[in-house]
This record gives sequence, C-alpha cells and structure tokens, in this order.
Amino acid sequence: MTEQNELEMNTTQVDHAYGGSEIQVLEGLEAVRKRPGMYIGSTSESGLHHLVYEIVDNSIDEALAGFCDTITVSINEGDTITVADNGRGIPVDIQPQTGLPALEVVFTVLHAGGKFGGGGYKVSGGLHGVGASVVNALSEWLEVQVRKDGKIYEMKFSRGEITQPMRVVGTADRTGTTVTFKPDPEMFDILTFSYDTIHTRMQQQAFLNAGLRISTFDNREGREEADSMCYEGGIREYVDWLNQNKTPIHDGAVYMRGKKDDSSVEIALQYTDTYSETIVSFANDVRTPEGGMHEEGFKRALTTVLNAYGKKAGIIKGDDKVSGEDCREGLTCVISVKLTDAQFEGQTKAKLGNASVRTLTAAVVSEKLEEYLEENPRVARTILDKAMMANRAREAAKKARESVRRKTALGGAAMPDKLRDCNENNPELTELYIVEGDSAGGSATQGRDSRFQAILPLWGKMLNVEKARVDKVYGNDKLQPVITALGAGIGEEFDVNKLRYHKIIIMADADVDGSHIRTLLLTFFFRFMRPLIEQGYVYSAVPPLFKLTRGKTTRLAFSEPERDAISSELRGDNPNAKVDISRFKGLGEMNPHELWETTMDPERRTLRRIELDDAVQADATFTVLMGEKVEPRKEFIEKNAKYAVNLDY
Ligand code: TSJ
Repeated sequence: MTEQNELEMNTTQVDHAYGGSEIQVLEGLEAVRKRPGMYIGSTSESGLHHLVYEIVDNSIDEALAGFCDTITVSINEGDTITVADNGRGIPVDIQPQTGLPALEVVFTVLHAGGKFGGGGYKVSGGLHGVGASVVNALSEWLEVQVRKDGKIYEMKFSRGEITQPMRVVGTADRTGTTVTFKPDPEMFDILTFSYDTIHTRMQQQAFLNAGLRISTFDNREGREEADSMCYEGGIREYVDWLNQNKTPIHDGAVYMRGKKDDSSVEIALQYTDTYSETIVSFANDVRTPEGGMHEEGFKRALTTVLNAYGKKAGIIKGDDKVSGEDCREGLTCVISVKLTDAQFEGQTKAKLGNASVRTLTAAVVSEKLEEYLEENPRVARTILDKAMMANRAREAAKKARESVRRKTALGGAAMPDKLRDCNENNPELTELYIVEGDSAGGSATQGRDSRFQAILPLWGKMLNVEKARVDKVYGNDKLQPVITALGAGIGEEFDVNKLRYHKIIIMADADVDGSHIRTLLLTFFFRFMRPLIEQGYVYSAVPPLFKLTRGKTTRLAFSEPERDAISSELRGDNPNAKVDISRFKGLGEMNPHELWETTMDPERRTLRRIELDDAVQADATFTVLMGEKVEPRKEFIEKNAKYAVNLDY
C-alpha cells in the first residue's frame, strides 16, 4: 500500500513538478540511498539479489508483452551482473513531459517504469518493471546498452548520477536491452552473489512464463556454471519437476486457467502416492509462501468439486463426505495469479489479500476441474479413491487417538515401559534422549543426570514414515512410545504447549544404522510434529569418534582432522612420544561415565540443532531420502553433501 502511495506521489512529481529538473531527480534517488531497505527489503544477501530480480522483471514484462523470448543473466568476475534480453529495447526518444530521453527517465526517476512508450507495460498490467532507478541508485556504476532502429545507444551512471549521457556507440542488426551493474559496496553488507539463488529464481520465472528462455551464467573464475531453461509446458512442467522424485498416480498434470477483467489464474496439479501436500503459489510471479486468497479459493473449490463428483459417480455414498485435507493428500499444485493491484499482506508480505482473486480462483476450479473429471473418469476415480482412503485413515486415526486418550485417562500418566523419566517436571528444564539400541540406552540411563535427563531407547528397524499414514503411525509400536513420551500429540492435534521436554536429543551412532534411525525420526517429526523442528526443539547428539591418550592426558576428537591435530599437539616437540589413539565404534561401547562426559554433560557435550527453515526443501529432501526411488536418492546425496551431512553424517 505504501508503494501505491509512493507511486502516486511520484507520478505527480513526474507530470507536474519535475519538468526536467535534475535536482528533483537526484532527490528521488537520494531517498533510495538513505533508506535502501524501504525499496529492496534489506541490504544483506537478499537485498543484493533483489537488485537482479528488479532488472530481470523489466525483461519479463517485455516477454509478457510478446516482444522478447530470451533473457540471459550473468554473474561476472568481480560480482557484477549483466542482464540482457532480445526485446524491442527501452525507448530512447525524447519524452514530451520531461524533455529527456525515455531511457534516462527509466534510470533516474523513481518508479518511472511504464510511464512511457506504448502498450508494453499495459499488457502486463504494469506487474513489475519499476525498479531500474532503484538499482541504479544502489550501484557503484551501471551501464545500459539499447539496440534499436539499427543503432546501439549507450548510457552510464554512478550511484544514480549520469556519468555518460545517452549516445550512439555503434550499429545493431538486432534489438534488445543489456544492463550491467556493480552493487555499491557503500550500500551492501554482502557483495557476493549466489549462483544457486539466482538460478533457482530464474528457473521459477521460466516455469511461470511458458516458452520464455532464461539462461544463467556464472563467469567468475573457479566456479563457472551455465544453465538454460525454457518450459513450453509452463507450470505443468513445474508440477512435473516438483514431483520428479515422487510417484504420480495419474499421467500428466491437470491444467486449468481462466480470467476476469484484469485478473487471470492458472493452476496445474497432480496427485502422487505420498501423503503430503505441496501447494506452491504466486501472485504476479512473486511467491506467496503463506498463501492467501488464491489458495483459499482453490482449496474451497477443490473440496466442493471432488465431493460433488464423488456423490454423482457413486464413489461417495449417503451422507459421507471427504474433507479438504482428504482432498489434498498427495497433492502437488502450482497456482499462479496475475492481477493489477496485488495486495500483499502478513508480517512478511507473503500472503495475497485480494478477495476478488478467491472468487475468481474458485470459479475457475469449479468449472474446469469438473469438466476435467467428466472427461477423464479413470483419473477421477483414482483421485476420489485416494481421498476416500485418506478419509478412512483419518477416521481410524481419530479412533486410535481416542482410545489412547481413554487409556491415559484411566491409568493416569501411562508412560511407555521403556522410558526412563527424569524427576523434574518443568519441560523447560528437561531433556529427552532418544537413543538407538538397548545397550546404549542402558549406558545412557546409568550415565545421565536423572534430575532432568530422560532416556527413551528405540530398537530395531522402524516404520518408514514416508509410506505411513496417521493411523499407522499411531498404531506403530516403535513410534507410539515417542508420541506418548513427548505428550503433545501428532498431526492436526499436535500442541507444542503440551510438550514434556523442550530438548529432544536424538543420540545415534555415526554409522549407517544410526543415520537410518536419525532420518526416520526426523521424517516422522517433520511430517507429524513439524512445529517441533520449526521451533528448534530437536537436536542431534554429537558423540566423539576418537580417544587420544598420552600418559595421563586424555583428549577426544569428533573428526579425523581433529584427531590428527590433537595427536600432533599431544606429541608436542617430541616426535617419539607415544600417543594412543582408539576409535569409538559406537555409543554402545562407551561406558556410562564416558557417555556422560563426552555426549551428555551439558557443560562438555556438543549438540547440533536440527533446523528446517525451508519446509518445502525439507519435504523434497525427505522424499528423496525415504522414497522408493533409489537413483534420485543416490544422486541427491552426491549433490547435496550439505543436507546429507545434516541427516547422514
Ligand atoms: F529497465 C531496465 F533497465 F531495468 C531494463 C529494461 C533492463 C533490461 C535488462 C531490460 C529492459 C527492457 C525494457 N527490456 N525491454 C524493454 N522494453 C521497453 O522498455 C519498451 C520498449 C518498447 C516500447 C514501445 O511501446 O515501443 C515500450 C516499452 C516499455
């Protein structure tokens, strides 16, 4: 909304007060340099990358207007950025209002985008393309070349000020715009671009703009990379991509679209055999992680249409119905809406607030999905069966929960037999060690400080929760004790306030079995107690790998490099000194005292907090690691050493 007001203010400025005055221009850009956060969010890494997106948005608008099909984005040596397109080229003719070349106005007047030329920005509804002057103001230098009318026009700036007025520097046999800039070190805390970040964003834009080719290059020495992305299928291919490691239950994504007045909506969806829900939504090509009206409209209509079809086709009988959640089990969906006056709400402006979009989205889904189901009865049957299964599973889960509750009510605090609880009752002070294997469990029980440390041993192979539904989890004899010990329920009923321990520490060996159990537990927490991970209650104990002894001195090492460093340290200047190095084979091998000293004593232990700030990424991670497809798993572990380390170290 602030942006709206600013836009109006500046419009006034351009049309009336400005009148070609350089002073006014500088005042505008000075505001950007005074409060950069107001314009690009922050001056940290995200703000830095925002500069790139602001420029690229202009090329995407040109593509939306139908005049450009190729965009390249390059990170150059020295962390400068070049964005180039094959559009019509920014207009260079003199604007009647200002008496200046349109090109100059684009880069020197705040929010000048779309104020010149013909329909270009109108077609796209002026969705983006207003940030060029902001980027210019925050760049140590910026150069633009426009190929148009057989000529190359060039103009240069420094921190928003013109250092070279527009001039012709050559002849051109094509059209297009190229901008190169260097973010101002005076303005940014971080100046190094992440190829990954830019690539991810550009791939997203390529999915959202079907047929548009976006190429990315990292030309910095030692990290050369290049990708070229073009998706004729648009968001349909986005869904394919999101599902690449899952098993779809029907061929091809269902695609729907519609528009009303200045707004349009596009949806692609496909069901997989998983039990999770992935909805990725956008408004004007901007991700809306917290959803909003477009997601609400979609969900509402999906539930209504599936129930109506199910009844009509005799799959849902009598008074039965499937819930919204039932309808979204295993669903992967991309929603993209475009509108002229997008209202972004919520703390992080991550939620679409325009109520009219809810109506439009619901209308499109009601009409198009019903049509699709009528025309594809076999797919319809598959989807409805899946929703019915989900419904039955949820009913069973409810019964299981009620029976657990009854038991608890009758028998007081019916804690698992295996749990060795602590004396303290205040969850803020207590810790639960979930320990792999009975023998390590025994050592931990003897070695712990029983005032505040509880031990729960787990043993044997656990249920692969990727393939499990809520009811199975409740009935599972390995996970049931975890649920009961934590005391906070699972799924929709999970309540962090009921948690019995505020530190949940997974203690497993650094071997394959250990990593298996760790991965399973994390998947289970992620799927059924997500706030536990989001709010940072889950930790991984880090046991030492080596014990080094010289004479009376004993030291521990957590890695091989550390072992070597300590070894030479213990030797000191004496190359003949005998340092005894033994390897801990597993937790079970440590005696209770050793386990306490190395892994459990809050004064001396190392804990690794499990963090999952990006739930979507994590969802994919778990799917790959736990799913039935072996090849993607191998590939993933090789490619993502980072995550593999977190999960599988
Ligand atoms: F603005 C900018 F500098 F950030 C920028 C703009 C950067 C880059 C890399 C590209 C562009 C850009 C702008 N590419 N294409 C255009 N197109 C126009 O500005 C344009 C061209 C012709 C007409 C017309 O009506 O003839 C209208 C417009 C808006």
